[in-house]
Order: sequence, then structure tokens, then C-alpha cells
Amino acid sequence: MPEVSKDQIADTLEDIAMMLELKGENPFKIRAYRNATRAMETFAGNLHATADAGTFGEIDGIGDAIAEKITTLVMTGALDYHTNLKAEFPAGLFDMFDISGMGPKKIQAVWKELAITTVDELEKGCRDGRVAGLKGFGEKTAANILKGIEDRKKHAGRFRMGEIAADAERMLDDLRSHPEVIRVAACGSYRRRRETCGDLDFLVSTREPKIVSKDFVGHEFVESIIAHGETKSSVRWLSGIQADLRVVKDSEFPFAMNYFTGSKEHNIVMRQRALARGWTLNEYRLGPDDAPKVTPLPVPDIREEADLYRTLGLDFIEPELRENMGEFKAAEEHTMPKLVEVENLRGTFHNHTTASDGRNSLREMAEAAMELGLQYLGIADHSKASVQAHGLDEKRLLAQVAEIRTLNEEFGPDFCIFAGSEVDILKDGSLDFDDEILAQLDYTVASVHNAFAMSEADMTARIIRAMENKHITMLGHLTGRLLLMRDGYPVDHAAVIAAAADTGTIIELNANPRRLDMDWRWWPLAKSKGVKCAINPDAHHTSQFQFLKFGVGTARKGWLTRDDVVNTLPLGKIETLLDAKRRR
Ligand code: DGT
Ligand code: CA
Ligand code: CA
Ligand code: ZN
Repeated sequence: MPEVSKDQIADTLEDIAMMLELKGENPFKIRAYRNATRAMETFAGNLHATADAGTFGEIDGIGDAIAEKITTLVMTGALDYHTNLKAEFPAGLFDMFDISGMGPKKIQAVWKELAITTVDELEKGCRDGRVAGLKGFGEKTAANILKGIEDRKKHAGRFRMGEIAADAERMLDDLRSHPEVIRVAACGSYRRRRETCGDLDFLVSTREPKIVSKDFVGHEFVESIIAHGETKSSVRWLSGIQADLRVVKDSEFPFAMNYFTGSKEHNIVMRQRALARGWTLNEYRLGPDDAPKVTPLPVPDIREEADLYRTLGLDFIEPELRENMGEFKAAEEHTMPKLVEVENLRGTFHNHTTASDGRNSLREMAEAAMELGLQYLGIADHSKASVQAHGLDEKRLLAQVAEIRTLNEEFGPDFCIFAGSEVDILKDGSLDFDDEILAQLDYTVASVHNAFAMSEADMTARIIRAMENKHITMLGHLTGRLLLMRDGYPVDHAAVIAAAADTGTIIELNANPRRLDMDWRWWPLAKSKGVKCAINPDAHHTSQFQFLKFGVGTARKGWLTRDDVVNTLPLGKIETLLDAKRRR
């Protein structure tokens, strides 16, 4: 039997609603499809069993006609009605829904009157006056659409944490200190600490929605206003990112905070758990269900997000884990890990100085690390194969080691610089320094910096060979990815993780917001194999120790605790761990 998921069914139904809109169909019919979409999102039963029994029509929000279509979809994996409908429209038409200023009526008009079927043709039509000449359009509308098209091009991308975090935190501070604001949160992917964000989702509770909304759209960060209402506003910041503001009553705050934090997949499970208890959950409240399937208990008083989780039979779920990737099981079984925090870090590895491509001297880097309250600083300048980064040869490296030993004497027993190297993994998996040199270092980071064009099998073998060297303490930025700029080279993550476990090699979590590599999705596997993580800023400047907080966000997303992260160890214990592999 073909496998269709309920998400695919929901998408198909939403697709149909959109096409009916384009056709100018009866609004009631369109709404029926939208209601069915929502109902399918929260459907908790077995698709095949329900199809066999023919009982989709018994679900709230699903009428008989649509129920029949869902049954067909489940049984056959396809729906002729949907396929035929889709054939009525040129494919490019659907992209126009993404342009601000274009709704179904306008899309239909440019298509029927001007035979425009793609965004590019629409742009041309706006420029040559044809769109302005359409009945009900005019110069102003055409200019608006053109702006919408340009915005979509300019801002199609997503944003890295490093580009948005400072502004987001400033906005949080400004909202927090606003006299009319009661509670405030930055929700969405930002709160979940995803590696990139599509937009920012601020939430406030207040008794004065008008005043707060006005100040939000009038903030100095704002480049343009997309929408300005009492409960919902959207602006474009000068940085290019869109920021949304939701305004609610304080009693609604925990529900809105939970809903807008997401993820969507997490929200769907939350809603199902509420329904299973005879309640409905939405962005404003948890209330009694109109047609409860079980006898509902009274709804308890909920003031904080944690109350909501408790009410649904769950321990609190940290926002970073809300991806519906196992957090509900852990929260139900009380096995939620205590995630690592920035405050747990005692030191840092993998940092550069002016000896290779860093901007600050050894002493400046060390003093900045001390200033941050760290107990140790690992230096790992590039090795000679990284010519463009002014990599150190053996002679310069040993001179740096001597300089570090002298500085350590000066600094005394409470702070230590570890002498290391970010040694290049050469094309064949050999290392840029001989063992005799590596043995003189306190630790080493092995990284791939060139010859990226290899098969996954070859690249994996190359990296594993490097890890087999007992002097290699940790593996640097596993895939070499640069977020939103360059995909990583192909690597078999599971094989590398297995090799790390076998050889006792630490894997780096490179905290540079352009990297965040190894990716959070792989840390649970690494952790289950006992592989340790080093959260490394890869700092090329004293200011870049700040990257550690992005690394901690990613580590938390990867379910890591203090025990999983080596640089939470105090100075007295870290040296033993750095030597562990050599003593194996
Ligand atoms: P982004 O902005 O693409 O990086 O990702 P998010 O997760 O911030 O998504 P966004 O800004 O579209 O929406 C914020 C949250 O609102 C999202 O994480 C969950 C919730 N949400 C939005 N749309 C839906 C929806 O259709 N269904 C459900 N259940 N939740 C939604
Ligand atoms: Ca968002
Ligand atoms: Ca949003
Ligand atoms: Zn590197």
C-alpha cells in the first residue's frame, strides 16, 4: 500500500484550497478545505484503519466530500481531483503567492488578462505599464507589486545567528524596559537556536497594545513597515531581516509564547495531547473542547510555559529541543537531560593568533580569555599546508610553544595556555606535522582545509585515518560547511562518530556562527557512543570568544549536558583528559 503521511495529506488539502481561491470558487468551499487541513495536522489516529473504516468524516472539521478524498489519498497515494486541478494552472503562478501585494484575485487577473504566468513576466508587466493598465490596478498597485518582487529577491535568504543576535537582544532589552510591557520573549527559530532564522518573532503582553506596537514599528532598527496593527505588526530591519511582533494579554502570554516558539511539529503534538485530555489548545488559551472525546478535567490555572507542560503530563521542554525529535518521550519519562550552559564553560580550545591568520597576539588573546573568567586557553594556529592562512612550519610552531611556556610562568597557576596546532589533514589522511612534532604539543585539532572535491567514501577514510593518530586530540569543523554560503563536503557522519568512539577522539562543535559544525542533528548519536564534544570558538580575534554562546546553543540543540562537553572541566582536570588518548 502506498505510504502517505498526514502532513502530505494536509499539504494536498491546502494546495486545493489555494487553487480553488485562484479559480474564484465559493469561499465556504475554500474554508472547508482549510478546516480539513488543520484537522489533519492534529489527527492522532491510524490513517489506514480510519480509511478502511471510512470514518474520516467523523473527525471534527472534515465533511463527507473531503473525507472521501482523504480516504482515496490514503488508499491509493494520489488524488485525481488534485492532479486535474493542478493541470489547470501554469506552475509559475503559485510562486506569485509569495509576493506581498499579490492575492488570488490579482494573480487571476494578470494571468487571464495579460497571460502572465511567472514572477519574471510579472516584473516585466509592472515595468512596461501593462499591469498598471489593468482594471482595478493602477500605477500605485503596480509599483507596490514591483517592490514586493524586489523584496522577495533581496531577502529570499535566511540569516545566520551572528548577523541577527545582537539586534535581537537589543530589541528584547528595549521591549523589556518599555513602561507598558509586562512580559516579552523572542520566540520562533531564534529561541529554538536553529542555525539560521527566516525571521524574528517577538511577543509581548501589555495593557496598551497601540502604544507598544507603535514603538515597535518606529524603532531605530526599522527600514520599512510591512504591516502595522494592534495585535500583529511586521517590519523589515536595516539588517534585512523581517521582525514580527505579536501583542497579547498577559493571561495569554504562556500560550502565545509556546505557540510562536514552535516548532510547528512540536506544536502539533502539544495540541494532540490537549485534545486527548478533552481540551483545545491554541495560541491564546487552553480551554474545554466543544466536542471532547473524553470527559475533560477542569482546566488548571496556567501562568508560565512550565505550567502548560506540567498540565499536559510533561516535564518542561527546553526550547532548543522542541523539534519533535524525541523530546516528548523524555519529558514524559522524566529523563530530560540538564543541558549545558554558557556559565559551565571553564576554558576554550582552537583559537588563532597573529602567528597565522588571527588578529590578536598570543598575550592579547590570553588576557581577553582571563578577562572572561576562563581558566585556560587553547591556541591552535594553522599548520604550514594552509599557506593562505600563513600556517606555521615546525620551526615557528616550536618557537610559539616556547613563548607559551614563558607566558604560563608569568601568569601563574590559575590560568594556562595550552600549546596546540590546527594541523591540516592532507589529501591522503596523513598530517601536516610528524609525530615527533605533534608529541611536543599539549593537544591538537585536525582539520580539512583543502582538496574538498572527493567522494564521500574517500573523504571519510581521509578523516578517519587522521583520527587514528594518537596525537590528534580533536577533530575540527567536520564538514567544512559555511552556512548559507557553501555546503560541506560529503562525509559519512555516523562512520566518523564511530571512529571517534573507537579512537577516543573528541569532536569539535565549531561555534563560529558561519559553521556550527558538527551539526546539532548528529550530537545525540555521538553522545550515545560516548564521544565527547569541545565547544570551540575558532576565534581569530579577542571579540570572537563571544561565539561560544552560539556553540552552546547548538550543543543544547544536540541534547548535550555539561558532562558531554570537555571544556566545562576545570583546569585541574582538563589536562588528564587531553592526555587520555595518548595513554590508551
Ligand atoms: P523561521 O522563521 O523560518 O526560521 O522558523 P520559525 O520556526 O520561527 O517559523 P515562523 O516564524 O514561520 O513561525 C513561528 C512559529 O509559529 C513556528 O515555529 C510555529 C508557529 N507556527 C507558525 N505557523 C504554524 C502552523 O501553520 N501550524 C502550527 N502548528 N504552528 C505554526
Ligand atoms: Ca521565525
Ligand atoms: Ca514569523
Ligand atoms: Zn580551520
